[in-house]
Amino acid sequence: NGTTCGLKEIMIGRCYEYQYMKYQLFLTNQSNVKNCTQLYQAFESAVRYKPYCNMNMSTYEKYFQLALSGVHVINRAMFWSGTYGVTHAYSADGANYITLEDTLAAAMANGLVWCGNENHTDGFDFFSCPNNCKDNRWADLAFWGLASKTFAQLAAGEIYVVLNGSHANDRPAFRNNSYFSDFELPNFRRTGEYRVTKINILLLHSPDKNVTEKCGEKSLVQLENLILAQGFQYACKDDPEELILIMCGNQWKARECQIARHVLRQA
Ligand code: NFD
Repeated sequence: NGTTCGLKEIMIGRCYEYQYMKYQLFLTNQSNVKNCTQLYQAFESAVRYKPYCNMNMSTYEKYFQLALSGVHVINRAMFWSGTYGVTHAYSADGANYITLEDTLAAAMANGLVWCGNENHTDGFDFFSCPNNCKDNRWADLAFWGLASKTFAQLAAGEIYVVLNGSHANDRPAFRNNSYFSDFELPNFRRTGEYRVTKINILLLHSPDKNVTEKCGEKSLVQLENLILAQGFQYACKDDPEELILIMCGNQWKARECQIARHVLRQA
């Protein structure tokens, strides 16, 4: 498991790009611009020289507090499980919806691999990260678990969850132990001005793959019950058209996409 060379430069560079170019319109305003060096320092001091398997869910607390303070995502927060690619094509870097990866805290670290090492002169392990602490599951979840929890707490109003209803091998669309079920669903706000009101499930079926679950079936029933028990409204839609068109953009030859092609020609 190789680590990312240039971690520091990438994170600070991404922070500048995020705040001064890409996301200026969406999630930052002039009264809320963060100091990128300070933000990186908060990240680094949490992990550098620390033994990897000693990490836990509060290791990166200061970093997330600093990066996400003052942010609320109202009626536009989007979560995903098993649908990374299509969800991000649809959210369009925050133009349509806002995913965790469209927030500053996660954008700085998305896709990077790192870990601390107490013995290395630099305090980071640049060769390999365990990613599998037998005695401490929290070590592996320290960053993305807290990222997911923090983002869920910022989501308000109606939220969207894109799930995959054509998994093979009996893997359900909504599964226990996913980040979505362990760190996001339990942390949506139920009270106050910024509470979540409604959870909209968008259930996708990949063109040319078997449909293994639809709204109202199997794990979607379990999810509906959990959502209603928390006091949120629930809606579930199979294959929203705008998402079918995005999927068909990459799978033009699939049977389902020929139908879309037909309809588009007629219009
Ligand atoms: P999963 P989940 N590209 O699909 N989150 O519910 C990249 F880069 O089983 C975000 O467990 O759903 N990573 C991150 C991918 C990490 C891809 C954890 C892909 N094509 C949790 N596909 C993150 N940004 O890294 C899968 N993964 C990785 C939050 C993914 O990084 C999001 O707000 C994760 O480690 C989202 O609502 C693992 O596969 C939910 O949790 C499990 O993805 C997704 O976690």
